[in-house]
Amino acid sequence: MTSGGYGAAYSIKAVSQATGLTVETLRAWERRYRVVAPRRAAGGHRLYSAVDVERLRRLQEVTRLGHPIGQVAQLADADLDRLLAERDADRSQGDAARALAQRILTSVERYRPDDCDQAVAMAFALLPVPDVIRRVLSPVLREVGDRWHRGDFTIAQEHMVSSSIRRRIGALLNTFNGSARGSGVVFATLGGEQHELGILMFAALAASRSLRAFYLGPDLPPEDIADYARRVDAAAVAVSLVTPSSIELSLRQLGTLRDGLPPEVEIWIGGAACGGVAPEDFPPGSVLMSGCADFETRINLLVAPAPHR
Ligand code: B12
Repeated sequence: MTSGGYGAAYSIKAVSQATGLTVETLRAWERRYRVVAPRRAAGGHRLYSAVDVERLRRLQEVTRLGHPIGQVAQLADADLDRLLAERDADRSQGDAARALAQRILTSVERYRPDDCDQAVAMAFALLPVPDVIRRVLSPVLREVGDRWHRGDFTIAQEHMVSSSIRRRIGALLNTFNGSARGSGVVFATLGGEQHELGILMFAALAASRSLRAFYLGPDLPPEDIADYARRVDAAAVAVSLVTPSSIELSLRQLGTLRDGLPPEVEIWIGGAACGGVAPEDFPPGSVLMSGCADFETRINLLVAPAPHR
């Protein structure tokens, strides 16, 4: 990249202060990536133009977002601005998510199921499914659970929000599955595990990515899950382990599930109770997932077109 006009000129120290980049970084970026080409004063000192400073500020902001300098150094200013605009959009989505989460909580406080349904529906209408899960529903459910524990919410209030979320995701699954193509994944919880919202959310996420999501619900015998998965020719079975006191039972059932599935069918496992289990205690072909990012990677692999042979 080259420098712009020859108006005001700034020393490397001034540029360092203006951009937050150290003098060493400025020199290194110039030497290795030619991000700008400042003129030299008679004594050999660098003189940066205002255009240089603007470009360096953009690059500093973009690298702070996690983009390696080697990958962005040659991008045009417009492309750098696009990356920064994505960050701003992400921030405003964060604000929207917080506002929606608050709306849901207020509706629960006031016993207003219609408001709750509406706020949950709005979250799915306004935000991408992973953001609804990460930024709206997970924090809301955690908060509802904590308040229920403290005695601030009744079981009925907890059920009010759980059912609202279940209904909305159920409707979404119907819509998405109508246009799904290719492989399918079966979603369920094993016998004794009644916490279904985690796995339900991941079913919605899979469906939103064009995977066929077969949602069976909570508390199923492993033999039945395996039989169903074979009949629908599923590529994977996803289960959720949430209750730590059920973990021994769940591990035994995972073994039964494994025995009932063809070897190429993976078992995807997530949920808070997995943390206490050694990876080797899970049956072969298990894929442990810590959250949305792991899950999305796996889905992308499944929906990716097969390589040409
Ligand atoms: C709602 C709820 C219930 C409802 C469930 C209703 C339903 N339809 O799901 C009911 C009333 C049935 C229930 C029952 C019980 N519950 Co409860 N429950 C909750 C509560 C309030 C919310 C759970 C929830 O849905 N969270 C939201 C989801 C999205 O979170 P999640 O399930 O953890 O999933 C996240 C991750 O774990 C992960 N994940 C989960 N599954 C998967 C799967 C895959 C493939 C992937 C990639 C990721 C993943 O991603 C999710 C998003 O971040 C929590 C409290 C809380 N603060 O979370 C307690 C909680 C989970 N329950 C608890 C307990 C103890 C019980 C009971 C044993 C209570 C009792 N004495 O009867 C029973 C157990 C029933 C059983 N055997 O399963 C404890 C668990 C103990 C622990 N961790 O130490 C909690 C944490 C409450 C507490 N603070 O003590 N519960």
